Amino acid sequence: MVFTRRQMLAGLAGLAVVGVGGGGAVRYWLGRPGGRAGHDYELIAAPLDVQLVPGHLTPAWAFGGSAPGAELRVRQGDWLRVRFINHLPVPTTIHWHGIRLPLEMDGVPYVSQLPVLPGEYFDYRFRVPDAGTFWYHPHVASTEQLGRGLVGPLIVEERAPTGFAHEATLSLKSWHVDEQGAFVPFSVAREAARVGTLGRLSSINGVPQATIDLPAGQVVRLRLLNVDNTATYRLNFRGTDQVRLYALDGNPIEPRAFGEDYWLGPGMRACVAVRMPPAGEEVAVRDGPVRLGTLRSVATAMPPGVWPPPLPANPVAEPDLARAEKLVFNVEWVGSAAVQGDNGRPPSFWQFNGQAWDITDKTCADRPIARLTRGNSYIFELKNMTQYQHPIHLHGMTFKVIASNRRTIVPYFTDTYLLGKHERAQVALVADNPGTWMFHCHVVDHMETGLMAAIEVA
Ligand SMILES: [Cu+2]
Repeated sequence: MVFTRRQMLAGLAGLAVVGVGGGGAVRYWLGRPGGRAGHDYELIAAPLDVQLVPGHLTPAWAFGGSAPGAELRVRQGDWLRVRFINHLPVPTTIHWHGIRLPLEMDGVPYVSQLPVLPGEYFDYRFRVPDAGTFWYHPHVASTEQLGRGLVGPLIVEERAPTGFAHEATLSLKSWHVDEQGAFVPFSVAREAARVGTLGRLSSINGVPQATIDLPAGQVVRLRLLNVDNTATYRLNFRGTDQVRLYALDGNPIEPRAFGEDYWLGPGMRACVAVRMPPAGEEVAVRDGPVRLGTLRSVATAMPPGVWPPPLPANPVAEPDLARAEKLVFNVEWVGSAAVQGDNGRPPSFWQFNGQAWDITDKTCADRPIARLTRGNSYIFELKNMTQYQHPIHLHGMTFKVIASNRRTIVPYFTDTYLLGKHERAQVALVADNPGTWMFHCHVVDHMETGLMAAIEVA
């Protein structure tokens, strides 16, 4: 891979350096000038002090002046053009989670681009083939960068009206902060070797115990995103049983009743329709028995809403299961024999098929764990040999979950599969996007302590 020269804005200091140190609005816009010139968003990453604990400031890092970051929106089939400007004190990139795009836009350092250094910018430009709820985050020093708040929603709107008149985006994140709002370690070895290092203060859209006002009697599309480093939310709602699931991880499903709990692992998204109760009543958004926030019904003059039809399917290629080649990926725990982080290298606790990824070794991607032939179908057998669950994510392509030895699967397309303890699952795909694609656990400190690999499509 040959990288283009670094891009540095002349006179950067003259640009709107807002978003630094508290609250100013960053200028970004959604324009549609003709051709490919220009950009739709100018997205600045910069330090931002936020108040998570009353009376205390937390030194977060923000995209577009908020943490989680500015919500980016684009229409299915259109180009998304983001001029990303790094005002952080560290190198970074942006990865567009779930978007099927060319490798050079994928945001993986030394695989798809060089890191964007402080003061530099990078123009991300790609067409978005699929409608749904996606998100963006760095792929550099991820435990810290995502932990400090560099996560944001990317909404790809359907080309035609869906029947939803109302929607709300709920980004779920648990912050690694103490009672004074100071950051505590984002990754601790003994936790990274187990469930992952959990945050201590949950939030919706960056607000602990957020209350979100929604119109009474209306059917509202809730876009729930798990942008957390570690936590799997056992999502459920109290206060109404009028809740239906419409899409998972950016891909529509046949709408169904929400049921008891939906386990939303790191990186995963759920599109839920909720009919709001009468004005003055509340719906609790919960993680198991724990309330994360509140949906509050407010009076409206609108007539009661109806349940929209299923969302339109995305144009994802259907794998040919009869001809697919099967590949086995074992998720292994090597904590007992771990390399304990000597010489500045991170400890190694996890691996795929005997190979641990080393985030300090720029050459790991030169040794892909699998080589796929472009256009062929594959079945990945994911075998979790560990007693911890792992949300397994693939860049660049969408796969279809087809089987599990632990649960009944109604086949569906996704970019992240929450592989349960000791579960064996099968996912299938058409290798239709050439490149070297990251394949990793989205518990960020599992990824940073070995549980990542490259898959090559050529
Ligand atoms: Cu994991």
